[in-house]
Amino acid sequence: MRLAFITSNPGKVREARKYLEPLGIEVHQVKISYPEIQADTLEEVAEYGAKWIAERFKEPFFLDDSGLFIKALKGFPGVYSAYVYKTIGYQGILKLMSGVKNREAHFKSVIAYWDGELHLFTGVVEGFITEEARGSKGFGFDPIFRPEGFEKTFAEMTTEEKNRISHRGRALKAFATWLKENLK
Ligand code: ITT
Ligand code: NA
Repeated sequence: MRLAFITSNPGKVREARKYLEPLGIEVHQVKISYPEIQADTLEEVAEYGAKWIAERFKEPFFLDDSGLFIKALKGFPGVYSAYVYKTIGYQGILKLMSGVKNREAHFKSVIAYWDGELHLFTGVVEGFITEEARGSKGFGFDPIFRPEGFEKTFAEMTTEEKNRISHRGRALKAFATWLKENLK
């Protein structure tokens, strides 16, 4: 089967393809920019976006809303991650974190799949904000995030390695499991 992935982010598309194509799910990127409301949770952002797109795009599709939540910053940038990345970037986050001892953070992904109804799949990965940026693979905040139990940052991992443990990999796994059971 072929599924539309509504996103502007080629890094997300690369990860979704690596995960879903071996399962026989072809992913094609569709760029429709949709409103991202100010809300407290990624789930609310994803739900609003999916319903907005559903009024305009008449095939099944999915989207992914993600964020980096830093404990010492009370969850910032969280639902504002895209804006923060565009403005101060990961270097700005490293500055905000300079001298901060507690480096704990997590990434979360919410995948919203729309097939006439809304289905949400989430994934989380715990880890740490590094002292400096490392690696050139991946995208976004990957150079400054080291998952718990690993030495490498996400930007030092291949797509397959990152998918095995990442927030998005986990959300994709839940999504793929659901698709297998619900599509005949
Ligand atoms: P969409 O078009 O899919 O919305 P986006 O890049 O705006 O693409 P989000 O709204 O989900 O994505 O914003 C999340 C921000 O966090 C954005 O700046 C991403 O680059 C970053 N991000 C998301 N997933 C990430 C990951 O796996 N690794 C590193 N950074 C990530
Ligand atoms: Na977005």
